[in-house]
Amino acid sequence: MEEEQVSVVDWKRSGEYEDIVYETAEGMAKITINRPERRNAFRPTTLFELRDAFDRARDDGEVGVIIFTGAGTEAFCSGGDQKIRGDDGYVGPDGIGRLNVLDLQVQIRRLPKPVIAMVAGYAVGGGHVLHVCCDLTIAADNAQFGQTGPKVGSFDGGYGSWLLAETVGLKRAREIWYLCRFYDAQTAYDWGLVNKVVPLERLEEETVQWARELLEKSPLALRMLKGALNAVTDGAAGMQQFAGDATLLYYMSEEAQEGRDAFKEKRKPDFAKFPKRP
Ligand code: S0N
Repeated sequence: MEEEQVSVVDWKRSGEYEDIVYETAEGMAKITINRPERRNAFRPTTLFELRDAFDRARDDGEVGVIIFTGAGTEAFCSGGDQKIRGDDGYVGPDGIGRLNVLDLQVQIRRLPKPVIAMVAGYAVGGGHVLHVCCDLTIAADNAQFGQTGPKVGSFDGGYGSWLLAETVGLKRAREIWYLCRFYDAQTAYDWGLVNKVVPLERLEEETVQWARELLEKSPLALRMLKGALNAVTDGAAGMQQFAGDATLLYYMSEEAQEGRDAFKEKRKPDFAKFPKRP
């Protein structure tokens, strides 16, 4: 019989979704891929719904941390659904082939709140890349990590390659991709792929504990740190996001507000009163 994940929070479910579950509680949002019969493989519908859910979590001023997980204990996510893979991507009800997991990877990176991957079972293929894109990963002791691309005829040359290399080093990234082996939770921890390994029955308790600690911290400081840590890898796009965060902070200053107020009051702005800091 499949072991159960133990829930330690009174989650409130909302939204009408087919492939995912969206829940909130105590400043946290929990987003769950709900296709356990396919080891939580994603299809275009899953990714459209995940986009909507991550947007909701981003826009909700009550939410400070997002937990991203998979239903059941067998898998976080097994990547793209190979059974609906056509000749030019994953095919949804509209008959169009898509590779829209890439949009989700970018969305998680750009989201200015910490995203914690809560991994039980397999995080493989495109599912492995998703946990790599998250800010933190808490793993159950039954977790298995790996890439399968060269085995099933796919590869991720974006975040799936170079963010992985940044995380575990180039030699290990090459090993993971070229050999398509799976690695247990302890190895993943030893390689710096995950932040903590706990017994399966403590997975949500531990993840929620990390989320609660994050919620005690300054949201703006966390936002700036996420932007800063991503900016190095994300190049111009990362700097664009970081520059936007700097603009947000500037908007919140009296100095910037003086410019706005002067325009509205049809007067010359008085910037002379603001310090010229060293
Ligand atoms: C996960 C594995 C190891 C689990 O093994 P286990 O526990 O023995 O269970 P199974 O019996 O194998 O599976 C149970 C049922 O679930 C189905 N299933 C499992 N994974 C998938 C899947 N990915 N797609 C469809 N169905 C899946 C099984 O078929 C089984 O159902 P039944 O019995 O009814 O057949 C094991 O299942 C496994 O190895 N799975 C495949 C892992 C894999 O290779 N995933 C695909 C990797 N590639 C990608 O993810 C591509 C990413 C990508 O496409 C991409 C890349 C770059 C840029 C963009 C993209 C993009 O997608 O957009």
